[in-house]
Amino acid sequence: MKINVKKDVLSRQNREGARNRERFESTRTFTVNLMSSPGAGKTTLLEQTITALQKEFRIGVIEGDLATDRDAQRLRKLGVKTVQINTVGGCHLNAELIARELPVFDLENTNILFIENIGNLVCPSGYDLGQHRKVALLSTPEGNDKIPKYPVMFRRTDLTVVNKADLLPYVDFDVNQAKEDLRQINPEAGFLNVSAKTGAGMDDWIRWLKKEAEQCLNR
Ligand SMILES: Nc1nc2c(ncn2[C@@H]2O[C@H](COP(=O)(O)OP(=O)(O)O)[C@@H](O)[C@H]2O)c(=O)[nH]1
Ligand SMILES: [Mg+2]
Repeated sequence: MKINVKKDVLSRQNREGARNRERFESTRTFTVNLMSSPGAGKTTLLEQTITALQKEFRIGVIEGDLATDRDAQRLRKLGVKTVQINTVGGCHLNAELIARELPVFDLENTNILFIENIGNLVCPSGYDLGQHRKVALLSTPEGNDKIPKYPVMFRRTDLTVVNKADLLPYVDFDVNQAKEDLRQINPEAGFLNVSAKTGAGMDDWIRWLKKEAEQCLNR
C-alpha cells in the first residue's frame, strides 16, 4: 500500500496554519510573513518599518534563522518584543513552530506581528504560517531573473518588494521587467520598489501595510 506522507504532513501544517490564523483574527493581530533570499534586506526593512510604525502600533516580531539570534538582537534594540526561532538546519518556518512561540506575545495587545522567514526562495513558499499576508523581498543585486526562476514563491505572495533601489545605477536590474514578470505569473499581486537603506519608496510600503491591516482586521 502506498501512503502519501507528503500530502499528510502538508495538510497537518495547513490545519495548524488555519489555527494560528483564527488566533490572530481573535486578537486582531495583523500578521505578515516576510520571505527572501539571504541578504535581500528583510531585517533592515523590518528595522525601518518598525521605526516608522512604532508610535501608532504595538508590534511583535518572530525571527527565523538557521542559527544565531543576531537578527533578534538587532530588532530588540528598537524595543519591540522579538522571539528568535533557530531551525538548526531547517530551511523554512512552519505553523507549529510559530504556534509554540505565540504564548510569549501578549497578542491581545499586539497590532502587527512580523515573521521573518528563513532566507531562501524555495522552501518557505509552501508553508502556511497563519499569516494574513505573504510578502516576498527581492534585492536589485540578485538579478532580474529571480521571479521567473522561482515562480512558486512569487506566485503565492500578495506583494513583491524590490529592495536596494539605491544600487540600481551599479547593477543590471530592470525594475519594469521584474514588474512585468510578476504580472505574468501573479497579476493580482502588488509590486513596490524601495531602498531600506535610504528610505526611498518606504512611504508606499507603509501605506500598503496599513491598508492591508485595515482590510484584514475590519472585515
Ligand atoms: N545598499 C543597500 N543595502 C541594503 C539595503 N537593505 C539592506 N542592505 C544591506 O544588505 C545586507 C543584508 O541585509 P539584511 O537586512 O541583514 O538581510 P536579510 O538577510 O534579508 O535579513 C546588510 O549589509 C544590509 O545593510 C538597501 O536598501 N540598500
Ligand atoms: Mg535577516
